Amino acid sequence: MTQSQHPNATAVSFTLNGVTVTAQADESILQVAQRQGIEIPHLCYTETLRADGNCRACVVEIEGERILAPSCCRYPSEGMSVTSHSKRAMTAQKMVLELLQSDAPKTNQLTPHSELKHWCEKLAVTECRFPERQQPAKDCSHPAITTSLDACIQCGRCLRACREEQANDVIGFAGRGSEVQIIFDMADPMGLSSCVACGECVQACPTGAIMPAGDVGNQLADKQVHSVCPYCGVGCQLTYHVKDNSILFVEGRNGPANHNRLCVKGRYGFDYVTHRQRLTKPLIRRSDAPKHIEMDMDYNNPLRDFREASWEEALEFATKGLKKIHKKQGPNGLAGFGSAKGSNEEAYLFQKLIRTAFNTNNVDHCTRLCHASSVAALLQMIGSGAVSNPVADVADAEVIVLIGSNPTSNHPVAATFFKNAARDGKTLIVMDPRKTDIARYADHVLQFNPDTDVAMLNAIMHAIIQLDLVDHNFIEQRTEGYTTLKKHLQDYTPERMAPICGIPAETLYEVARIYASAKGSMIFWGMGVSQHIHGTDNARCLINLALITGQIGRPGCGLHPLRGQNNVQGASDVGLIPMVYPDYQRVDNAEIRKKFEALWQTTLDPNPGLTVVEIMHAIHDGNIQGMYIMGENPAMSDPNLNHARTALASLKHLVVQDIFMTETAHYADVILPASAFPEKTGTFTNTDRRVQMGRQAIDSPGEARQDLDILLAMAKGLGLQWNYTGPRDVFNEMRQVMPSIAGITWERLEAESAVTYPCSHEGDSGESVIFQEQFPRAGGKAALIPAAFSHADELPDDDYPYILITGRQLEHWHTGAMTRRASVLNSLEPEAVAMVHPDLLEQIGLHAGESIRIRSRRGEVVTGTRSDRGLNPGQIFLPFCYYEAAANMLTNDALDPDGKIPEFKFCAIKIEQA
Ligand SMILES: Nc1nc2c(c(=O)[nH]1)N[C@H]1C(S)=C(S)[C@@H](COP(=O)(O)OP(=O)(O)OC[C@H]3O[C@@H](n4cnc5c(=O)[nH]c(N)nc54)[C@H](O)[C@@H]3O)O[C@H]1N2
Ligand SMILES: Nc1nc2c(c(=O)[nH]1)N[C@H]1C(S)=C(S)[C@@H](COP(=O)(O)OP(=O)(O)OC[C@H]3O[C@@H](n4cnc5c(=O)[nH]c(N)nc54)[C@H](O)[C@@H]3O)O[C@H]1N2
Ligand SMILES: [Mo]
Repeated sequence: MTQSQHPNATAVSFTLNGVTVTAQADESILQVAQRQGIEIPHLCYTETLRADGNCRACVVEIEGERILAPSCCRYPSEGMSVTSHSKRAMTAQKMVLELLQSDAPKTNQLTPHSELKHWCEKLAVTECRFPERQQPAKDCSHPAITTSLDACIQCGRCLRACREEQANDVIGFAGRGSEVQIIFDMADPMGLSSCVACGECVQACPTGAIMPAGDVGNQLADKQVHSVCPYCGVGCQLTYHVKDNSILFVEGRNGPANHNRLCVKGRYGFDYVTHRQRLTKPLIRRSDAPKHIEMDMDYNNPLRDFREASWEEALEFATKGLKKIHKKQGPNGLAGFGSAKGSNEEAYLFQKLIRTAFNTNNVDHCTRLCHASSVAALLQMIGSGAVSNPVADVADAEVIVLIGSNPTSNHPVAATFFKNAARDGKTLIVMDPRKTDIARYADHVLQFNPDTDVAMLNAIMHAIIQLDLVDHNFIEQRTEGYTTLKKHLQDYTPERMAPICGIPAETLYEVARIYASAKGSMIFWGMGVSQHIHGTDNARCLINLALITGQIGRPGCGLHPLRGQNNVQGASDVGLIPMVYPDYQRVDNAEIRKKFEALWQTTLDPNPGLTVVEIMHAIHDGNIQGMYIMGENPAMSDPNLNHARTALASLKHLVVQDIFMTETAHYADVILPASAFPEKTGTFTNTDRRVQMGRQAIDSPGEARQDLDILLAMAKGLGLQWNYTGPRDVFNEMRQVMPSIAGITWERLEAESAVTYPCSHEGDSGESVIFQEQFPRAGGKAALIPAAFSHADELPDDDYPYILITGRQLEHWHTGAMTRRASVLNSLEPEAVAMVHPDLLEQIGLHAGESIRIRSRRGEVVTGTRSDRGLNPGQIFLPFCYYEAAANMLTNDALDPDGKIPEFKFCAIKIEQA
């Protein structure tokens, strides 16, 4: 290979079409030409993928060289003379296009976006002198993606997207010469292949050979709106292609968290927004309608129990009912659940409304069910509940530990970066009782016993101390409490913990050595860690581990609790939490309270409020009688649903603000039809602490109103004097009380794709890696807090011999409110299903697919089954998105004492054929 076939490490100067130009480091000839505005046709090259140089449409002539060179993967050398427009180069370029065009479908051009068509037109390639080959038939077996390989030019962009970007390895090449063809798995129909429908291949395809199903690819959008994904906390940036107030399709944008990538939900999960069951008019409960959910054909027919009302009447009814309870019961007779699906501005106003109109701190949201325990441990030990390093830092890490997290399903785009890192030689260690997909990419898989995190992690720390792999300097300078921790860990020898956690002592020693001695080790964790009655202790162990080894405070290491909802980080930051105001400022600190009283011109409740599950208990006790719930579905997402639903049913007054007739809305007295994500503008904070702008792309249906407008109207009805004219005003107020975002301006968010906090002064770049010098605690040091091993609240016994683990699936979102109404997602996973080990299925005489009855001490469900060898035979995994088999009928509402998070990840069950 000559030097010019390698990227240049520094800038070089050369002539391009007679003009002297400079190529920056790493720039190919094609990239320089593009920068100079010189058009060279190219098909197999696209910015986001590795250049492959296979289509030869981009060939250029290099002085002194016999053969034309593909400019996409050729790098200029000093003094080189390159011509892209010479007769010889252009003849070759046109010939390539003509050959490719000869195979392209003639009558039905597949897509107006075809890059082949574009370049043929540009270079005036009109006739085709070559015979057509026999063409493969269309494959319509997948609900989201159609392949019409007659338009395929074998450029391999889909293959690189599938294999190298998303690391899904579904697409390959088969055949030789003119028979060469793209295939899925072993030439399976796409719909039957292992494709996870991320659609990266569709986005990469230059000709429409792989297209969105239906005819959307043939339609031209009237506008493109840059926004963010409404699903998970990764915060992928995307573009809505909109025509006639409806979203045609979605494409990934080059955001810092996704680099153009999306997953199946972000790309194909948007049509819930136009589902026929969208709420379009305010509804008031009929006086004779009982408060219950009936699972029958009328499910979701609101008009059986409700009547339509005008906005005026509905708002009056909503606020009057709340005011009545306030008067009779006092402030603490009321409570509110806000939303982590809405914007920062909505969440801020929601907590402000509850605190200033209801005068109570009884305001919480799904963070309580999610990372509340992680946040409790983080705040206690390092003084800040957010992540220390962004996901993207895996590129700088040597070791990546993933514990209690199933990212290919739940943070799929982050998972692509984990998989890329593993491919690039980083050590991936996966710890989970269930062997999930990401385990295939791992160097070490610790499939340990559920509920034994503390035992396993303490043993790993014991080993680190025993092998003297602790970071003595870091411990000395930046932490306190090491002596106590060290003493506490003495008993947790790997040998003694091995039978408890089920991982051999040698493995624990090895993992200890790898984690502690790497230049940079990062820990990512999910709900498997947090959703236990000892979730805070689980998280404490992870924090101890990072601290004693000094694996925090630099790029490529640190602690990252992967945030779940698209705005759970933001909703927590702006104070949708009962103990804190915005920016985690304690409500029981008199000085802080005074500051907020001055700003909000009111008197505030000095006592921390109740949390989600505590609120359900307080309703049962008759203490709370009225609630305002916006964008949450506790009648599905809370533990022990029989208890939670009877609580909701016994409320005297329940106001629900949602986009669908959810299970929770069935218990409402009044329902306010709100705006879905693409129907409004606001800011959202992702798992990396990046604030990003979501922009309105379409209008809401019928009389549905924007959430912010509804909040303003509710505030007015409750007697508050608010003068916000839109989200920008709210954001500006937030900046005044939140030092973390004080330096971020609305204008900057509009102009830049994302700004990371802490960003305290205008113009600050924003810190993606924190704790570099000190921890935000008094004295600046982190506290090491020992955690003792303890068991789940309810262990299996003779009556209930199996363990139930609940969680998620790729295609569905939580309670299914959105995704079961998204056509592609629902057709990919249409029915309730439990994952069961094949041996256990056999033991109860079932074949996979048949129905099972699962009972716990609190309820029962009947669901379909799927065989899953990733589980142990004593455990069943049940997603909680199916209303007809609601997992939370079974779960235990026992709480972690610090985080107040319920034990979603562990309860005892029995099973039988249904
Ligand atoms: N497709 C999809 N994606 C989502 C969501 C969704 O509903 N659907 N929800 C979003 C939200 S809000 C969240 S919080 C995240 C959650 O994302 P994850 O944390 O990945 O979610 P889960 O599937 O609940 O559980 C993760 C893992 O915990 C493991 N686990 C079970 N018991 C234990 C244990 O005792 N110890 C340990 N260490 N692990 C255990 C399970 O086997 C499972 O693999 O996902 C977000 N992304
Ligand atoms: N068994 C079990 N239960 C769990 C968990 C588990 O692992 N196992 N995980 C827990 C976790 S981590 C979480 S985060 C919770 C999630 O629990 P929830 O937050 O209750 O679940 P979602 O289904 O996301 O509810 C969001 C609601 O907002 C509505 N919505 C969507 N967009 C908008 C909007 O723009 N405006 C308005 N007004 N409404 C909107 C949707 O229709 C839906 O009703 O579930 C918890 N429950
Ligand atoms: Mo969550």
